[in-house]
Amino acid sequence: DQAILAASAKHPVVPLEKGRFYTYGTAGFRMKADLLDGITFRVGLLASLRSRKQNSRAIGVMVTASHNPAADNGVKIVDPLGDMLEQEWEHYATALVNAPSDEKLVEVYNRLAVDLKIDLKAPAKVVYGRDTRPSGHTLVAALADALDATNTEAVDFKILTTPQLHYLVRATNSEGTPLAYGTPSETGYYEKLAEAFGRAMRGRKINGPLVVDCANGVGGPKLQEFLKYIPKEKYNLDVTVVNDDVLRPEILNLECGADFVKTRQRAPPNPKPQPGVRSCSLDGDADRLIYYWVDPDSGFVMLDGDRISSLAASFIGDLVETAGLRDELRIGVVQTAYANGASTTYITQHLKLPVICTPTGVKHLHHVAQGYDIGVYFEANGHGTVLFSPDALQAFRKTQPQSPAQKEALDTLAALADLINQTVGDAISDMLMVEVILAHKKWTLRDWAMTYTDLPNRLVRVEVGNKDLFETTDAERRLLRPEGAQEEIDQAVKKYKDARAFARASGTENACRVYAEAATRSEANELAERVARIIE
Ligand code: NG1
Ligand code: ZN
Repeated sequence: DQAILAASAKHPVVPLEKGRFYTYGTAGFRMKADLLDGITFRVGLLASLRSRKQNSRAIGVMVTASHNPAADNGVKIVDPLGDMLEQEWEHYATALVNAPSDEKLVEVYNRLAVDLKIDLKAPAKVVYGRDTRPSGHTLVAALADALDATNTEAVDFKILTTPQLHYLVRATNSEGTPLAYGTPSETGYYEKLAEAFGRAMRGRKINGPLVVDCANGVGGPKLQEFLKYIPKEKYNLDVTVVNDDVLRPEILNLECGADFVKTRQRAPPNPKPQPGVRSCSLDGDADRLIYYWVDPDSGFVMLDGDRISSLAASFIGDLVETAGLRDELRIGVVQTAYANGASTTYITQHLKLPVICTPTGVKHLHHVAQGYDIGVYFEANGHGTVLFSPDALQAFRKTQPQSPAQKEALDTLAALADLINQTVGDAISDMLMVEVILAHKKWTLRDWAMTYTDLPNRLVRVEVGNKDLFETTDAERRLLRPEGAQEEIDQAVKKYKDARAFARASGTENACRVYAEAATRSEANELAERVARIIE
């Protein structure tokens, strides 16, 4: 207790106005970096408790604010298998962070240990990393103080992408077991991806150069590093990395990156887009990916998370068929309400695969995807992955092929399962997956875009007095509260053809979001404005 008290005194939490609390949201704690020192310290306390509760397995802590501006930062916890912190524990994080004094903090900490039957003398281990934000340096020092005060073994992996940290947590915990996920080092991550990429390509060549915009974030140096592990000529891999300046923090996510491209629906202005060149953007911590090109005739064309999802589902679905496993393995595609309606129709009617809709936030999608042998999940913003169950992995390895085609399908599936990050959405790994699929299909980005036509849509952010008044149901597609609002939205939607709209409170910002789709761009805009006025 004394050690925690003394260390905590060095990392005070900035009090909020009366009646307001810090909450562990969809992205952990995220806010202006200067508010985060004490919060990060307390997250360290929780991570040590979590490790002790989880039989001393390693827990991860990542310091990042993803696509947010440079002045922000954030901190979140990663569970032993590399997935997000169990939901119940988010409340404990909130309780620790909002304790009003150092003494109360120790009280909450000890009460949690008693209530959760945690042996505070058991060993504990936490592995951590941060993105390139300058504030990350002092925040991990606060974290290290908490690990020190609680006698927790700490492994500092320094600067990483978010998905690399998730990989390292799982690799650390599975080392030396039959389920070993990979060598628990940054090099181990690159080696695993490069080897699986080679196996998945199976002698194919990539169809044209690719420009990768790294949002001036951690993805830049990490992608450069990864490329050293790939024999480029062998695959015709011609990647130009742009917006990879991490030495000028103020330009992080500024007019570039996956979030800019998705929300502004245009290419980053710098470097000047070259017509026809295949391009993609990562976000600031390299867990989101959006593809696009500027067409000399039709202008900017974007291939977002829904496109990546349907591309993966179509390719993997075909492989499973050729591998003779269609009756054995259940494939499911998980989306949120923000998925374009045309993608949902394409997946259900053309690919004949089930689509499940969950609330926003990857933890929800990940959880549902785990219920399938092959669970494909992506948010429209480009964050997602494909999960393979132990049964699926076993089937890829153990099935006796009756033909060369069947053998090829089984081997490609096994390679994809290694290439695709199984812990969380990973822009670098997802990009390699997309390149493998396009190489197999011999598709250009235009071929990919031709699979279906997006319904025109509009997303708006609406300032509201109190976003907590907005309560939703049906995977956030309908409002329960404020009373009467949903009826008004229904009336508005009825006025348009092929229309759909919903409103919900953001989990990461103090605002509501309205999404609308309709047959034409002007109708989608009009409907979004109408719904915005209803909830304002
Ligand atoms: P909120 O702020 O709850 O809408 C946003 C994104 C999510 C997810 C989280 C976490 C949209 C519409 N929402 O959530 O998809 O990525 O941030 O980063 O893109
Ligand atoms: Zn991110």
